[in-house]
Amino acid sequence: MRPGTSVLVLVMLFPALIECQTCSSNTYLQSSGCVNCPTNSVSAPGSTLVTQCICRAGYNGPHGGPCSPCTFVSATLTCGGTCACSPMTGTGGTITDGPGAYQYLASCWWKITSSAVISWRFTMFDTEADFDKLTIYACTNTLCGTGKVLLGKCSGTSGSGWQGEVPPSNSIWSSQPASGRGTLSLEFYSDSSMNFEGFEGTWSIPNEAIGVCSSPTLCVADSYYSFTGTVGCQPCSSHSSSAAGSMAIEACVCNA
Ligand SMILES: [Ca+2]
Repeated sequence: MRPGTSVLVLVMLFPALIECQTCSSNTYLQSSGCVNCPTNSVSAPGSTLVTQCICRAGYNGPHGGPCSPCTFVSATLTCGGTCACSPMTGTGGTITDGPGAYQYLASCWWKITSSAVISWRFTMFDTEADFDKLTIYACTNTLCGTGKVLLGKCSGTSGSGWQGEVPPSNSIWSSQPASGRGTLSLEFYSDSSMNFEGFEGTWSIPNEAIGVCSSPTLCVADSYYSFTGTVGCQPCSSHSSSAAGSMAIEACVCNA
């Protein structure tokens, strides 16, 4: 038998062995065989190129790696004083003096700190004009002691037309983090008579700051990453939903 004949026979008898070696998921085919995708990347079964390894949800980088963790910006809320409040870390929330009329001689403060711009929008405002005030500051540091810029002193009632120095209900107030972190500060004081409903508003940081990760595998909610057919984020079928970052169609679960 001439050299090479045995290989030829093998190819003829078992073509699948040689022509169709299929690598399992999260690996890809090289001349040496199936090798693992770079760290924190995944691939579909049958991948033959390192560029078919894509960063898994929560990681970001070129196809084929390297993949580094997504960075997510959040804000930290601290608060204190006579109003009920809950410190938190997140990307948005509601601040209010509390349910019902505010107390006499209320003295409350909230500070929201982030490296992103923080926006504040009133949803309700009702205080005794000129006597019970909410003051908003933007600061370039966490403590809001120095570098403090007065954005507005608000008092009055939105329902009967804004009075005093109350802003329009749709105005947006923003911190301006010059470098590093910025703080939006709210202070509320009332005097010893005439307590009204108070105030409520929402704060948030912008979406682009929340997820600066452009990982192709970070699919939005109600979609999943498809490795077959049209590769990429695909919507769940109607009447089903999934969590953001889902990596398989099985993550789409029928709605209740
Ligand atoms: Ca009052």
